[in-house]
Amino acid sequence: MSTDKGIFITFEGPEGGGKTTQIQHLSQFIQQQGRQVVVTREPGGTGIGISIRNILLDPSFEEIDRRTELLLFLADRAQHVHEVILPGLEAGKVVLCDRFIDSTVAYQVAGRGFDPSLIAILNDFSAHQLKPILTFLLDVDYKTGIQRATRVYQDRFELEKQTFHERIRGQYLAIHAKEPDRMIKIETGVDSIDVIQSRIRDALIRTGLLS
Ligand code: T5A
Repeated sequence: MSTDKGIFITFEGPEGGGKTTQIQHLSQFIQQQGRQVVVTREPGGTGIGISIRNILLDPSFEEIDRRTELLLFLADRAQHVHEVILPGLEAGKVVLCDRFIDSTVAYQVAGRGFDPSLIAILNDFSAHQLKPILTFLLDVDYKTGIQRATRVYQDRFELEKQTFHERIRGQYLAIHAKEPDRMIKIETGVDSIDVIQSRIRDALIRTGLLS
C-alpha cells in the first residue's frame, strides 16, 4: 500500500470540495508534530506536470480527444510518482497528494466512458503500482462545489455539464462503498473549514497514522 518509511495519503472528490484548503491545514498540523510533509497534486506536481496541466485544463482545447486526455493524466502521474512521491516516501515523509488514481477512475471511467478494467491497468502502470494507504473523499454537491471552484475563469472540466459532474460524484461514492477502510468520506458542503479539518485529524488519529 505504501513504502515502509513514509505515509501516502490522497485527497479526492468533486470540484471545489476543499481538498487544497484541507491539505494546507493538515500539512501545518503534521509539521507541528515534528514530521516532514510533502504537499503535492495531480495534475501538475512536477515541472513537466505543470506543462501537462496547462494543456489539460485549457478551455480553448475543445478538440482534445479523450484518449489524449487520459494519456496526459497518466504521463503526469508517472513523472510525479518517480520525481516527487516515491522519493518523499523513501525519505520517511508524509506525502499529501491532491488527486491521484481515484480521479482517473471517477473522471475517465464515469466521465469519459473508458472501460474500468483498462483504467485499473493503466492506473497501476502510471503509479508504479503505488497506492495510497488512506484517501479522504471530500464530498460536495454540484452547485456548492462549482460555485466554490469557480474563481477567475472556469477550466475545461469545470465547464462540463452538471450531469458529467454528477456521474463523477456517483463514481466516487461507489469507490467509497467498495473500499470503506481505505476511503474515508467527509461531507464538506455545509460545515466550516475548521470543523472539516478536525474531522480529518480525528480520522487520522483513529487509524493510528498520526498520534
Ligand atoms: N482530473 C484529475 C481527471 O480528469 N483525471 C485525473 O486523473 C486527475 C488527476 C484538475 C482537474 O483534472 C481532473 C479533475 C479536475 O477537474 P484542479 O484545478 O486541480 O483540476 O481541480 P480541483 O482539484 O477540483 O481543484 P479546486 O481548487 O477546484 O478544488 P479543491 O481543491 O477541492 O477546493 P479548494 O480547497 O481550492 O476550495 C475552493 C474554494 O472553496 C473555499 C476555499 O476557500 C476556496 O476559495 N472553501 C470553503 N468555503 C466554505 N466552506 C468550506 N468548508 C470551504 N472549503 C473550501
